[in-house]
Amino acid sequence: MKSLHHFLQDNKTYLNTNFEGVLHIMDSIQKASIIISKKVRKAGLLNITGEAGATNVQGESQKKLDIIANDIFIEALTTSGYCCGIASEENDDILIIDSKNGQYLVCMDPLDGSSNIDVNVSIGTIFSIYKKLDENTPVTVDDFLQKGNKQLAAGYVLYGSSTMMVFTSGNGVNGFTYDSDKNDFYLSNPNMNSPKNGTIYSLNQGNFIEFPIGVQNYIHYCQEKDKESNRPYSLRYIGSLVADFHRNLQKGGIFIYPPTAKTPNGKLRLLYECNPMAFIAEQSGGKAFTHNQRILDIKPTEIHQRVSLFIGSSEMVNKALDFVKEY
Ligand code: AHM
Ligand code: MG
Repeated sequence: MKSLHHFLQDNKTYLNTNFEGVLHIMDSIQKASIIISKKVRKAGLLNITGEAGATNVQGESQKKLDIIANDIFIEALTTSGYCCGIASEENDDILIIDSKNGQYLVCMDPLDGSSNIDVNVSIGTIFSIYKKLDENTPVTVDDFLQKGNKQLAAGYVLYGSSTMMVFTSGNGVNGFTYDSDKNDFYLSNPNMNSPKNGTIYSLNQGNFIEFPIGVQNYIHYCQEKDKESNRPYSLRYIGSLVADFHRNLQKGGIFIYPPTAKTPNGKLRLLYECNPMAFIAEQSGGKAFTHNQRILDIKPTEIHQRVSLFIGSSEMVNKALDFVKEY
């Protein structure tokens, strides 16, 4: 069985000069996610469920576990020696880390799927790694505003019925399952490929009335009867992006978080949620777009920027975008 660390070592040539930095940062991310996984598994016994009593910069209430996970990641990355800055969904501003070998930046959503934390439903961590723009100048917010196509690596950890890390460094997508006896992640899902088509659509259909007409019409399309295309499709929505994406990646499907009247730019964040997932989607043969633009080509204008998201099996995303274009 190959551990994630050993797997990364085999990718040495591929990652080239960034190999050492990415390896060290990934070791820290693994360490942190193992601690979080253990806490999540015992959350009800540790008095760490429920509201923390604070709100983040986006006005969303923070759960105790959101804050704990954020602190654990920051601590692990700060001591990695290779990370010079962090942008987290849970922090108003970027964190600058003073480290000797620090050339790498991490964008992260330490615990995604907040509404599921307290009810024992799958949640996740999402992260991506970039290199800072100039080796010789101090980190600024501009370093974090790179397009998603500049990501060196990205991944997510799913705290589901098992804990899994799915990872890409631009050379395909591989999945690793956490073995609690050995306290490490091992390669369990090599070369993950997104099916081109599927029969699952995932979105918060309760917001139907708030969706643009094109999205409403795509939903009607998903619900129509048509033998050839296996419609009607199944609606599956957990409300944790990591879990919904992970299921669709394996079974074939589309996840949509469209603009709504309440959230005209969508709800999900470009840096912490959409870019890493888009990198993984594309590397597995899938597709990730806003209603009209490839996610990885967007030039961010601010760290907490939100965008709409159509992601998953390439043919399903194409079909949904046809509807959005048409109406
Ligand atoms: P969070 O980062 O506050 O947890 O919000 C992101 C989550 C995603 O995991 C999920 O896809 C989405 O919010 C669900 O939103 P909604 O409850 O509006 O359907
Ligand atoms: Mg989140």
